[in-house]
Amino acid sequence: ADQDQPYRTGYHFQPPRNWINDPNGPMVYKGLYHLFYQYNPKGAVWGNIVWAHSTSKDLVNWTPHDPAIYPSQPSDINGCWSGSATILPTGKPVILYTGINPQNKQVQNLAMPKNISDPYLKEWTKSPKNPLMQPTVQNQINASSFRDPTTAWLGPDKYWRVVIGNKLNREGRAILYKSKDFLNWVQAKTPLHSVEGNGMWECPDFFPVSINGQNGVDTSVIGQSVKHVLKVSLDDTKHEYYTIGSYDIAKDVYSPDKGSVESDLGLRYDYGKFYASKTFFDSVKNRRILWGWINESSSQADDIKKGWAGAIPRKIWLGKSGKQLIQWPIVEIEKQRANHVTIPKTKKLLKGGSVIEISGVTAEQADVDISFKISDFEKAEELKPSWTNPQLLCSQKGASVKGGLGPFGLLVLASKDRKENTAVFFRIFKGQNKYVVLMCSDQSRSSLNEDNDKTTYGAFLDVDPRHEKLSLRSLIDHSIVESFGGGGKVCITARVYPTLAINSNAHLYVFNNGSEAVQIEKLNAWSMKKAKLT
Ligand code: DQQ
Repeated sequence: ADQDQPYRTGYHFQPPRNWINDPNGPMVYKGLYHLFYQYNPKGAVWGNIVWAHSTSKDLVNWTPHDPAIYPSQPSDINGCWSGSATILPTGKPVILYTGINPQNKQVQNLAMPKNISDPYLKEWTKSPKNPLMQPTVQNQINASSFRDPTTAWLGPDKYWRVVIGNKLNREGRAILYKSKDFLNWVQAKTPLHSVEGNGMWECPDFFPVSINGQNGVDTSVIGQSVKHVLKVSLDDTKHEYYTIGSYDIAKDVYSPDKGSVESDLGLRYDYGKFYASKTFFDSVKNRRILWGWINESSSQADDIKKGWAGAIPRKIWLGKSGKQLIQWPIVEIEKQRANHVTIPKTKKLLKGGSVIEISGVTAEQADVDISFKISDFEKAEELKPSWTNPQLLCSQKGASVKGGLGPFGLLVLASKDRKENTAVFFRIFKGQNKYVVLMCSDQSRSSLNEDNDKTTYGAFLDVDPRHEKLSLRSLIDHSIVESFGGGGKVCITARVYPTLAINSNAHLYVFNNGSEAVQIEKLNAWSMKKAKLT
């Protein structure tokens, strides 16, 4: 059956079958990880949305359960859309989610576990008071743009706060509600934050990050030891943006730090396919974990043929600069590694124009970690002042376009003749008074099937190649290539569907298409074992 399903992932979470979109209500309860997600029980396209449910001891191997939340009340009869879990001070988890009511209005509902002694939390009861928040004439909330409640946080004043995604005309808004008892919610006079001109904010996420180190903190933590992050998923572009800033709990407003806003909108968790993400605080391992939905790049007709559509948890923390978040695959994923392969010393010099095959791993399901050392910058091309859009630059200067210092990196999911490949690579340019590193994921040759979206992605990477090594880790999983540059400063995820480079016909190469040689400082590659997903 695996042979017939060459694109089905081996260690990225998927339901046994059918459509999946947003991750919902991730949490840890009684030592067990819970993941709920938007799911269509009836097919491989979006619709009939319920909260499907799986649990895991390690965030890698999962046991599916019956849907936890499904239409059953007027307040959610037309769908149970995205939402989040909050662990109350008593230890009891509760869920706020968006329901679609009989008039197709978006309203917010509460669900509670039926039996809190069941670690699997298989059954959920809905509050008879639902909906708890709804659009009214007075509050002027647009009933089709009011959704996706965050995890709630508790202030020192004993009021709970929650944010709901919204737009008012073209203004994206994170509307704030407050409550003493989690049942009666009152809208605050002003949104927590809003930005003019970018449309609907789906799936907002608001959480503190420690200013020191990699540990995560509970969502209710405030004060000098943390900064706050606000992430929104922009409906218009299907990209996510975040800013780092400060949260004034007395005024209940969030303001992004100056300099944390790259465009008007902020930075991105991922410069490829990654959407509707959500974090949770893992109190067992004191870390904050990010889940995202890696949407398909294939046509709807192909999705139906595949019978499913759908995401790896990442640890997330504030980088030393205080200006960007760092993401890294959770350590548990390393248990899936097998067949360790390295590169012999004699092959470490990667001359201009060379290609080396890395054999000995299952190239269709692998973890590759490589780093480069550059000693000669002479041939770095000059960065023109107009080259400010990294994605555009990557698509104009794809892997096949020869350069000075780069392109060098990996060819993954490649056919033997390399006609099909996904290229993840770097180019180094000479900037004003520093060297600028561009990281690209070039999908243009990923498949001979022209029905797929083969957009190339890119981002500038904040690494000084004169003093730091340039690292790249790619998690390859049949149709997913999830790449981490500079130890997690830039992430780019691609969804690709090769026709030749499938199963054991997939190959893995290191390449350098620049004129300058670069040194492979280290290379470690592993086959990845299949996770238990059914
Ligand atoms: N998906 C859900 C919505 C959310 C959107 C519906 C984001 O609640 O806004 O399936 O992908």
